[in-house]
Amino acid sequence: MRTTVRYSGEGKTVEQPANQAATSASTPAASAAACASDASVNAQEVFQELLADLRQGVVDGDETRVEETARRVVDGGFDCCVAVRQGLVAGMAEVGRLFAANEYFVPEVLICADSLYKGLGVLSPRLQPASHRQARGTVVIGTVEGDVHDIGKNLVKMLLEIAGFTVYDMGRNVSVEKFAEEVTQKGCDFLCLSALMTTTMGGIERVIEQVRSQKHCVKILVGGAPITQELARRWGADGYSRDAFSAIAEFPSLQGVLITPLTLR
Ligand code: B12
Repeated sequence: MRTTVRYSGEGKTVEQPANQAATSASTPAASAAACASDASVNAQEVFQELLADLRQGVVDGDETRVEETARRVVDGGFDCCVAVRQGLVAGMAEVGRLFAANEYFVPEVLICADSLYKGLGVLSPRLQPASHRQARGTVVIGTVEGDVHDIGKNLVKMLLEIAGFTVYDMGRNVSVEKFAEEVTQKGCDFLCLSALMTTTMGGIERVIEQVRSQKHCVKILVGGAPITQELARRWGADGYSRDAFSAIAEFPSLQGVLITPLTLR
């Protein structure tokens, strides 16, 4: 039920919703502040709905819905970083749950992944680093041998590029020898290794052994769903991150020379 109350300010009589009057002082300035705060609550609600739409769009594998919703996120001036994390990636996590529960199979999962990429296509150009774009170093990245999962690796790659790194993507199912060769050839500063299966994650350890035996001073960062901080330490990696976004936060401490912090807005 909508009730209104009357109040007087600067000689005018204005109608105001009762809920605003209850929370604010009876001046035009206070009223304006209350309206602004209502607008921000409303914007938050809209954003939450868009996030839910992104998640559901990915789960439904609905490219059109994801793309359109992503555009609304951009047009509305909402935080694209949050939209990727709490919309697209959260949707993919739900897809993972459905896959594990045998409700989704490989074809469905691939369709969902396509819709995630559609959303990324719209949102990623808006993910600007907070600091000035500058050459920060070179990275070789790939998913280890026997493993075709590359969605997470691609997210890490995308965020690193946005943050100003030059990234050489070796793709997926990459052998120990190919990684070692590429590190030598590119003389890169960082090597990022991804594995999504318990059956393939040992490949990360083997790549680290091989690269270390060649005395490269490359910093190695590892990740992927089955990897833990403890495994990363045991294998001799320099860094580990649970997700692509915290990987970006991990880089300054790895590099030790970054002047401006690597945060994305
Ligand atoms: C998508 C998917 C697929 C797709 C892959 C498409 C593609 N191009 O990647 C397809 C359908 C092809 C597939 C195939 C298979 N899959 Co699959 N798949 C998945 C699923 C549902 C989602 C993975 C994903 O993309 N998540 C979304 C991304 C954003 O998250 P992410 O990959 O974890 O990445 C984040 C972090 O881990 C981190 N990260 C990742 N890499 C890196 C690297 C670095 C350096 C850093 C810092 C961080 C980092 O940052 C990322 C972003 O935040 C998972 C379930 C799950 N819950 O993970 C199963 C899953 C990984 N698959 C599984 C299996 C078993 C298979 C198959 C064997 C199934 C089959 N019977 O054929 C095959 C394997 C094929 C092969 N040889 O690799 C199992 C693995 C079980 C295990 N042993 O560990 C899982 C866990 C499903 C399950 N519960 O059974 N799969």
